[in-house]
Amino acid sequence: MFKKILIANRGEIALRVIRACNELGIATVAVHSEADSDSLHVRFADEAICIGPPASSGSYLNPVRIITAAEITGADAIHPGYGFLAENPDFSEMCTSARIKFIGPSAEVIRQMGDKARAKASMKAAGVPVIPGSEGVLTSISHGYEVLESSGFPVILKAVAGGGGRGMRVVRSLKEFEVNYQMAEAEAASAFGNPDLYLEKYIENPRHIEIQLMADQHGNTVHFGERECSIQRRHQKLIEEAPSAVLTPELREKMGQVAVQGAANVGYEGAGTIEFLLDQNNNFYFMEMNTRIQVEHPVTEMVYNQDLVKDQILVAMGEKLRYRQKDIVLRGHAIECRINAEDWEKNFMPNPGELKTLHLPGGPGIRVDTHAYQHYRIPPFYDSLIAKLIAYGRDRNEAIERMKRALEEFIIEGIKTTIPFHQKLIRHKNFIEADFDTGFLTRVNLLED
Ligand code: MV4
Repeated sequence: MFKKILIANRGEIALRVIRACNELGIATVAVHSEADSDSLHVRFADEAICIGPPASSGSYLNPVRIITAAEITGADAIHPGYGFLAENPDFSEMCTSARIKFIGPSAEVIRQMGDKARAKASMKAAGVPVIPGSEGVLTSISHGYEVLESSGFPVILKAVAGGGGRGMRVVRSLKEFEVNYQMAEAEAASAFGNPDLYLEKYIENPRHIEIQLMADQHGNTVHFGERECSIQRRHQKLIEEAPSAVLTPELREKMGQVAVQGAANVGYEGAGTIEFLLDQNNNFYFMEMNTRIQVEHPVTEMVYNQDLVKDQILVAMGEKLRYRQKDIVLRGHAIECRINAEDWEKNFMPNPGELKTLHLPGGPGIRVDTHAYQHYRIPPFYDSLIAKLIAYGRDRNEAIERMKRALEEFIIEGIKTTIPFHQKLIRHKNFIEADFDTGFLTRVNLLED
């Protein structure tokens, strides 16, 4: 059993983990940078240690400082949250060497899923549908031309070390291929320190559908259905919902089953997510696996009435899952709006600063996951997430109506936020009709509509 967990993160997710620990009777250690001394995770944890300067590289991204803090405080385990070191296999290995449990899958699985070509190959081997293309890394331009003979156009070049939309290039004709290949290779080398690329058929305007998984150390793996994450801007999700309005129970079951099979086959442990692309004919294909708890996990928690962070901790302690797939029942609908400190009318420019007024919405079906409080100053050094506003309803329509009401109640003065953007978006005809895909926000202009 864990007696004490160190949370290697900040912001709302650090609070979320502290809440789960409190309910489990586990003591908590917060780590923080010099810029976060006034943060709620510092106040709510049982102990707090300052680990370095505001820049993440010297604090939240510094493995030695974090592990030293865990050793000094006698923490049994480290919860990495999302971002920062959450998917860093070397950090996970360092935890293991220091006899501290990293709350997540093994370093080997993190490494395997971090290499996008290896991840794809292992999923294919497990029977998960993958997008046709080069089997593994492209060894040369001529290898690329060979693959193109059977794939046709358009194709997409992806960096093996990329992910989350970084290091990709769409190629629509033979004459564009060589220059795109060379530029993608150079970009991958400088951005990720690894020039390796792979190629696949490009799917036009897919939906982004991801399956939530939970696996214990005893070979039990289950899924908690899907999240619809197609409303994105430059690979930043803005709205997520569960369930997706376009999945039938049969397709949900199929995608869930396939995801469980893929995760079980690699020996997955803990909370994880398999991302799929869903094409216009309802074919789905493996895209990536995220080996962490995700920002948008609350929408799944709402519709399955489950505490995923608590379960993540319990399985890390070696407990068996207390439920089987047949016990996991979808009920209702949940939508999450990410409220960011950004000026949505100026290209979503970050807009840090003091929250001179803050009033959080409430009432039936409303959940707000936030580290913000009145007069809190959003530091400029980290991501711009202020709050996750989650609306639950018996059906999608009730969730939308509650979200509209909650966005009206949500008052933030002092900085620009994405609240007005969300107010427009959830009233858009295409959103109401669930008629959107990953290209939606590049096609519509909410500034003019
Ligand atoms: C694709 C694709 C179309 N075809 N792969 C973007 C994030 C990265 N994980 C993979 N991405 C894509 N891969 C093929 N073969 C389209 C995207 C994509 C996308 C995917 C999910 C959500 C938003 C997106 C926005 C643009 C492109």
